[in-house]
Amino acid sequence: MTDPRLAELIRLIPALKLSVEAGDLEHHGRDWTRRWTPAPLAVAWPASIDEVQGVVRWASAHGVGIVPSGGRTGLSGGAVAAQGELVLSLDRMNRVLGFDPIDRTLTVEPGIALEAVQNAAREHALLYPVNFAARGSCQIGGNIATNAGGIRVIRYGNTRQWVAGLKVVTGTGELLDLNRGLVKNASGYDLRHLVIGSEGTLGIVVEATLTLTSPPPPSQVMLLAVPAMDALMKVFAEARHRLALEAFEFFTERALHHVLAHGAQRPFAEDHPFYVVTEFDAGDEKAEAEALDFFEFCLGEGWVTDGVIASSEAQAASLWRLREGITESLAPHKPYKNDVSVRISAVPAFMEEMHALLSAEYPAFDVVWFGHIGDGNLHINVLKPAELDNGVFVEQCEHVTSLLVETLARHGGSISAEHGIGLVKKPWLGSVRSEAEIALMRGIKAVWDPNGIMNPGKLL
Ligand code: 2HG
Ligand code: ZN
Repeated sequence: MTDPRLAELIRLIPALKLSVEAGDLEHHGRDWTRRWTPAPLAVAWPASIDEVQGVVRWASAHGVGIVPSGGRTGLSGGAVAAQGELVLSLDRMNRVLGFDPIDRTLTVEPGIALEAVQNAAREHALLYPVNFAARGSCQIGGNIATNAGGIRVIRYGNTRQWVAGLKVVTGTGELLDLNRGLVKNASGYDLRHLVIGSEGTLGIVVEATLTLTSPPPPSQVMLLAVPAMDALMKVFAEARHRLALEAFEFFTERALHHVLAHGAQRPFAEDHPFYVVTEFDAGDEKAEAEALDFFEFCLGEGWVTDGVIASSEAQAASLWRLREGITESLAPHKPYKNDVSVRISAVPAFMEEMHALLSAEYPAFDVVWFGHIGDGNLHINVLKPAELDNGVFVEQCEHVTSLLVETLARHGGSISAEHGIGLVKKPWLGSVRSEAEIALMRGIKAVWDPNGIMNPGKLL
């Protein structure tokens, strides 16, 4: 450790695990975005709240930026360290600290994987309902910092809804114990909710108390082939009316093409323009008959042209893989990602307009649409044509984002639905938040983090 600042950090916290090895810097200096070259000062792995506080106080004194680091599965550059920051990895703080059967809460350290939280809840015959494809790698601290959404939001809401208590270390190193697991607490500003979704810019989540719920009744998974864009939301409205929905997701023929090329199993003999994966409660014969009625009704209306209901867990998993495998199947093509939302009612008009704009301006681009259409949340991935220079590609994609921003503005939508702003969407924050709002956000940040060390350059 030749850097005198790091030498002092070791002197202050002798037990702190710290590395400046090239491999660690490279690995921990970025998330799933690949646009920035990692260049952190060092990586630290504190093992306790005390150590986190010590690192933050040291960073604050030296003006060293801190990038809090969880599973780094984010897609907006929120966990990139490319400016000599210290990466503060929560990997070693990954324990379940307690379960309370009366409160039905699980208290965990931030570095625990989402899937481990889900499993811990299941051990008590309960459910932690937030769920998405990165569950095995992402960490709960990152889920909270980004208010992660995913595939069950339609029934259970975002991460925010499941956080009953938070311990947070602010940019000055102070430890806050927010809401303490209370169900009701009408004592002024709910600072817990300010931290949730703040992308590590206010403080570091060092402990979370999560609310659990009863597991749902047995469910069924159905895959539908949909012939046209305007039929998608008709199918959704009908499904929501007739079924107890747990998930309603869509993807296009282009998305299917990529997951099939990546090893998934072809669901239908023919290709179709759109697909819907939906999951709903189906605990008894009556519910199953209703599901069949729903399918036949949609078929009769011409809104769907084919369908399959999973008859085993393995088949349900393979239908879900068609949707959940999309991100991974696109990764080798260096996609430029957009994660947008509009009100559910505005989805059809927004999709039509955006599709028309993209086909007119960039007919050669492979544009892959998929996502949580039942929440009004669409993922639009633009893939780099092999022959196109990367710099030119990014420029053109930023123009695509500008087109998106204009279209979203007409519909009152958001440039980030669930992936956050990070570095990737920062230039467009002003398109979805007013000047007055951004000024308030800056003011809040200045109070929590007066030296500007918490995830500098992200979001604001
Ligand atoms: C999903 O819904 C994730 O699968 C990733 O939010 C979306 O890769 C994407 O664009
Ligand atoms: Zn998503």
